[in-house]
Amino acid sequence: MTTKAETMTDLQACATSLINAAASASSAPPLTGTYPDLDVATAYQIQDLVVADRISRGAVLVGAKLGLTSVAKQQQMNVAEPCYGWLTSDMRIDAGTAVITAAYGQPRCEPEIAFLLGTDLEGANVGAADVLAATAMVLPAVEVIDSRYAGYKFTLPDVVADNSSSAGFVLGAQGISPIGVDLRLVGCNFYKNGQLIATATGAAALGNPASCVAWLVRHLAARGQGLKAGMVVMAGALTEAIAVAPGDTITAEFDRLGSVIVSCQ
Ligand code: OOG
Ligand code: MG
Repeated sequence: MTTKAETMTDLQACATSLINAAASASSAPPLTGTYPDLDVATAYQIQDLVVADRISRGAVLVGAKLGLTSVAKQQQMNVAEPCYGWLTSDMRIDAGTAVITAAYGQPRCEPEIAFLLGTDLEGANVGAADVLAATAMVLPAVEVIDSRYAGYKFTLPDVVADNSSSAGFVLGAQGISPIGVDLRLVGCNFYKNGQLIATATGAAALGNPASCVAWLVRHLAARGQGLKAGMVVMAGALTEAIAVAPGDTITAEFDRLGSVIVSCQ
């Protein structure tokens, strides 16, 4: 038996296993259990199939997300490299709307800084300054992640194929222009049910949240892709993620950007 997912049939079978797990709020076996030599490039091809399935069901591509951009997250997940995934309209949770935890298998919340792009952004040499120039607004955000692997036990290719655990995202009601704001210094207090879980600043995400978006754009360029005006990009959790259940309230409080409060049902 092959140790790599090689044929289109293999890739589609991997994607289908993750799609079915997401649809039934259950789990799938890690792909690297079946294909120990699955590489990251192939995992992104599987991710494309997973995202295409959401779009075939009527969802629209609305943005992208970085994962594992902070030391806190890399240590929590035991994966030492960043990854990315795509956000679709069916993942958007309006501020003030409850997160329905039963829709997910093992939901966790995490505090992030989000970018709303004012212009298209693509290219192999894009840096943090280019990202800021293309950004209309930065917003406080909470991501609801949900791994399709039991216990969040995965390697980098596994999590990449799983659209980097994308499941839901909540943006603050208002954003601000990034002009004159040093995002590295934006403080974040993260609470569950009023208890302080962790604190961080923007610098926790690859030194600067804008550098995370630049990392994404350079990686997309290598695949002939880019980001479009109007897209939202989540720069990655600044702290560890926390498990949520019905009745929990999550608060991500940011200096300058404001707060996002998420009630779970
Ligand atoms: C992978 C997704 C990580 C982040 O912000 O670091 C992520 C996971 O932890 O399941 O979204
Ligand atoms: Mg995240």
